[in-house]
Amino acid sequence: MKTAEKHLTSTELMGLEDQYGAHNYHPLPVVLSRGEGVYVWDVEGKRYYDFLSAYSAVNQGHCHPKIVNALIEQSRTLTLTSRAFYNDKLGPYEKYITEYFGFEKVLPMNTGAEAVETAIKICRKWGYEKKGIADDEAIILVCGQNFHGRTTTIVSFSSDSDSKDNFGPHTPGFVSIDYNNLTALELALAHYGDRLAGFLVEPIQGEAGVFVPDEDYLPRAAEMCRANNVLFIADEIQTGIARTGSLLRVCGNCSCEAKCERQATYTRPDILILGKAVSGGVYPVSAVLCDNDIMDVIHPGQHGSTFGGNPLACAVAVAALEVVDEEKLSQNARRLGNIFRDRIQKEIVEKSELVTLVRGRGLLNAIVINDSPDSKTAWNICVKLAENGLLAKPTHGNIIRFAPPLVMNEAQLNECVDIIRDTIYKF
Ligand code: IF1
Repeated sequence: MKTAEKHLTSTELMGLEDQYGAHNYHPLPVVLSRGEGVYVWDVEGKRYYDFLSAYSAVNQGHCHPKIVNALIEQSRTLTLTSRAFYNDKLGPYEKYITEYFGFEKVLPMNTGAEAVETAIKICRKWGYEKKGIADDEAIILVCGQNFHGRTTTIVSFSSDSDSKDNFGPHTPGFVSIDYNNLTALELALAHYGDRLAGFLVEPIQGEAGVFVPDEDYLPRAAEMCRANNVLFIADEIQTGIARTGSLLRVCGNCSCEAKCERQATYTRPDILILGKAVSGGVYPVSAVLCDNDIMDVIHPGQHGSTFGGNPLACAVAVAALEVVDEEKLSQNARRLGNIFRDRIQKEIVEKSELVTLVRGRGLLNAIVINDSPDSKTAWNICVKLAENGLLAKPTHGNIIRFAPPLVMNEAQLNECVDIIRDTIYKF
């Protein structure tokens, strides 16, 4: 009997992945078969709260009806034309997303890494053709402990040996500076000045362990870049789309009521990179946004992608972004995030030896486990959390990220904090 027809158990399904799939992940021993809103179910029917949200791709909740319906409708009509021709969904989508985020142009791509690569190419070309950097001399500043994806060029400037080792020779033209360190940025701007095309930064370093920089870091860094004619490039693939309690993390304290007027604290990047929840996790959609004076360095035939800007992606992304507005996900993430950190601080950090701190913004948070990064403690806590009906996964070693879908309500959040608290106490 073909395996696809028989109802397979979790163990059998994990065995198939082990035998036939590359071993490029080490998943928690949970096999999921259904998702709805804040919940996922495994093949044995056990229900979990999803506290990872596919790394902030399902901010709108699993299988959001409005987004799934947009996918179904469009998939019956036209899915892909390539950009050899126009299509009736791309222009309206481009107008919608550029006005939604306040930029003049968008270059549509599919995955986050492709969008980061696209931003790097635009930045370099701008450096040569607008700033006058000598050929092949352009440098882009990046931060230590960064995570921007897994292509060969992106891992070239990673500081994580697992991501980088034995994937050389590495792409030149990147200089790494300490994150959240304005002096390091100042020195690099002074030292490399005329060769610097851009500064690529995560507004909060997600994979590194949800590192939230000082409140003035991003605004001051953007000012210093502007003063040195260096493009400020914000990678909001994980922090964007309401995850951190505002539409974009660089929006600062904007709570979206006055989205179009932009709050004083808004640090407007020269290039904005989006991915993941742009589609609500229903379809790969990413985007690079900037104004005409930067985007106009790209001419026909100089960049592209078979699926970039396809009609299906456009229909799904419009629906996903409408959900963020209609369901006030930024406001919800901000409010529930405050409750989450407050309760974790009071009921766990201050009561238990096992957890040393909680940090984050909105519903992108993490706890630090009081054990070495090489220990299995964080992993074992996540295995226990799964037994207790909550899915989360450690980032680096002893840090556990907590990032539920932004559609969660207060009662569900409080139940999840109870699960986390009780699991930690019993551990
Ligand atoms: C995996 C990490 C998170 C990202 C930022 C670009 C990308 C990502 C800020 C690339 C992707 C994903 C990749 C995924 C796990 C997850 C992740 F653990 F890898 F680092 F979220 F922190 N910029 N992050 O976070 O986007 O090409 O994946 O669409 O590789 O396992 P992508």
